[in-house]
Amino acid sequence: MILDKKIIDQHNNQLLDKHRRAFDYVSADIPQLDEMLNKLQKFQIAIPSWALGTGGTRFGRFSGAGEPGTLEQKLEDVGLLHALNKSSGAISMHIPWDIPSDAVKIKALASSLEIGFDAVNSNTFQDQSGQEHSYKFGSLHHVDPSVRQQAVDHNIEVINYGKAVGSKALTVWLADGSSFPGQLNFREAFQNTLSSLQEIYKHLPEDWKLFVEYKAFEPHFYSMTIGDWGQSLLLANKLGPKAYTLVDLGHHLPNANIEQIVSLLLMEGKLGGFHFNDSKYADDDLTAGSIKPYQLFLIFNELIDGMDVKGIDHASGLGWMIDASHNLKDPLVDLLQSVEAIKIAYAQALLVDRKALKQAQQANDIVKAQEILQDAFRTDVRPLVAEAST
Ligand SMILES: [Mn+2]
Repeated sequence: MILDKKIIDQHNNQLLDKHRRAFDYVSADIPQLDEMLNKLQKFQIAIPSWALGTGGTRFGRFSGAGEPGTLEQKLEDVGLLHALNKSSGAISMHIPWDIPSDAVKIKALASSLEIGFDAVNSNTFQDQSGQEHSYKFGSLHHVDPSVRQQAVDHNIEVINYGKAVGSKALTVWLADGSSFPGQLNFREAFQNTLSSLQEIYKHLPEDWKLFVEYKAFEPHFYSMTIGDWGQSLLLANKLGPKAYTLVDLGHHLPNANIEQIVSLLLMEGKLGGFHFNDSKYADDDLTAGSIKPYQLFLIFNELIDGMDVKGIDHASGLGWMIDASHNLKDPLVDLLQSVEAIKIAYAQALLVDRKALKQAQQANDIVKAQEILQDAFRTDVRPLVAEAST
């Protein structure tokens, strides 16, 4: 769906006075306001092609009206989001669900909507029709080399689709694991995964990144072959400089300290990208910031700290993507809410007085440290995000 820009402008104009008042109030106390607005403006979050339709649970799926059917329609939906929030300027494509059969046409449509192509995602977690070998017992970690080869070939095909549209990264998430003790030899499963990823890595263009995503459990309930950030980091380190760990917020065991994980991954130069969502229990794939907004802020606090220490550009240094599923709300509205929540957390984290925090830490002044963080978190930064979205 494409909305006439005039309609958006008319709507914005009606709210302009209210926005001005709120913006003046919050911005009065912000040093280097222009720099902050500039960072906010540049910060883009990619929309996954699979999130534009209604998802489902394993019990059912309730379709909504106007769901996009083709990749072109999905691009137009991302174009609508980007026209509204100026913050969703990229799409992350899933292969084979969204194959760009005419790459030239797809690229032209995307550029007319001011959209780029973020990481491409492979899929070896389900069997496609006509596929020779089944992934029932895994893909890159499989005991049978011919299954591994089929999965490697698929990933190389995904890289080629990505190259055709101008993507610069491949995200690999594996459903490989075991549901019963004794089912797998852990070391062999890991070694098989490593050699399969090494084959894929060989086909990665020079200026590409390989994102290795991990997940604690599900679809398997005893072990996942890439189950946590340690296993992902081991693989990324063994693969080489183009391989990185990708953190999906929903892929941890309950109460994991994700902010500490991202801090250390950044320190090691191995944090590649992010999948945003929120959860109460596990991989719930809910709207970002809908359940644990303080955690999201603390994560951004570590991200900014770690990126600044290394001189990493906030907007382009890492891959920022949403990975959510929409079962109750309209996906487009839900995605707008997610992007806004992410930008709010980012803006709040930009407000943290890092010099004062460092001093408080050096002095073991816990009270002060908490005040500094919560002062930033409790600031209503919505007018700043809105100002940067025009
Ligand atoms: Mn993910």
